[in-house]
Amino acid sequence: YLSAGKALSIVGCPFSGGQKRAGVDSGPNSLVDAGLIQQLEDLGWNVDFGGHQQFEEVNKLLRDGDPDIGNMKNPRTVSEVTRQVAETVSAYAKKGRLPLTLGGDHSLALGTVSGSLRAHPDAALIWIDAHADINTPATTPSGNLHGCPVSFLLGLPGTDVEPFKSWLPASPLLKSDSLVYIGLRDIDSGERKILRENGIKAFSMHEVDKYGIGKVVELALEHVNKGKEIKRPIHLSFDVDALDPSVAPSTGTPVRGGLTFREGHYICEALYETGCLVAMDLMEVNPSLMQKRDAEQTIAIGCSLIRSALGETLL
Ligand code: B3U
Ligand code: MN
Ligand code: MN
Repeated sequence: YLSAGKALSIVGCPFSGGQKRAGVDSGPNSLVDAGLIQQLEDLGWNVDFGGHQQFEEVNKLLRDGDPDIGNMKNPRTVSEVTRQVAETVSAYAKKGRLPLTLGGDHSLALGTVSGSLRAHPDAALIWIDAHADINTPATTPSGNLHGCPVSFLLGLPGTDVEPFKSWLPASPLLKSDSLVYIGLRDIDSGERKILRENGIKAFSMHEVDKYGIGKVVELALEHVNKGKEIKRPIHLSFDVDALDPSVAPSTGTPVRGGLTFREGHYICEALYETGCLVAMDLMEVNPSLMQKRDAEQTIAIGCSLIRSALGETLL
């Protein structure tokens, strides 16, 4: 899927408008400052990074105000940012480069996954998260759009709303059997209903405990490949809050009982091993939360998850 060998483009997305806590917009810069680019070059990747995304529209909207639409908070801002991110990601992916998106909050994945699917229409989505992020504008209890990107990608009832409607395709981008979750442990009742009614495959922490991470990843890959050869392109969207807060403390909505350091890294290693990874997101690193030491730990783990997905630990 990736032409020209190991080529990747970093899409730094300093954006926090999909949720309430400031600071997640400094995630991308912190990851780059920690030496991520050099680390990836040391793994043999040709890394292209021309600076972080500039969200001009955001400043304008924030100045003029971005009133709620229904339950949705900052709807115009999130829509404009994700529209732009989709353009950027699809342009890199179409050139055969692997877009590595650094968040920023997880609403950005509406853009990254849309972009991936334009270049790789058959791609499957593997979503690693404590949360399902599948609320619709009707079910969201918080109005925070980082809790909603998956519902838009699936085109669920209630997502056919402005401003997103103006740029998202009318037919669903992703089918519900092309998505798998790992790490879930904080799901809203509306989300539970959506997961059940759409038969969406989800490996919660309960399944991780029961089967072990090795089996869970194997089942996840089998699911999206319908039991056949593992060959579909994969978009990996990794929310750092999937990890236990003792491992990755600096994130906006920590939930205890999460993935261990090794479980998180195992997922990334196993996806690299498939040779099918076409895009990765590393989201919700918020260095302004907790102590400086916690932030440094979370940033370091963000970098090492990325390295694992890009081949570091394969002998
Ligand atoms: N499901 C809740 C909480 C939440 C979702 N994603 C995060 N938190 N990070 C919501 O607001 O939709
Ligand atoms: Mn998330
Ligand atoms: Mn989450």
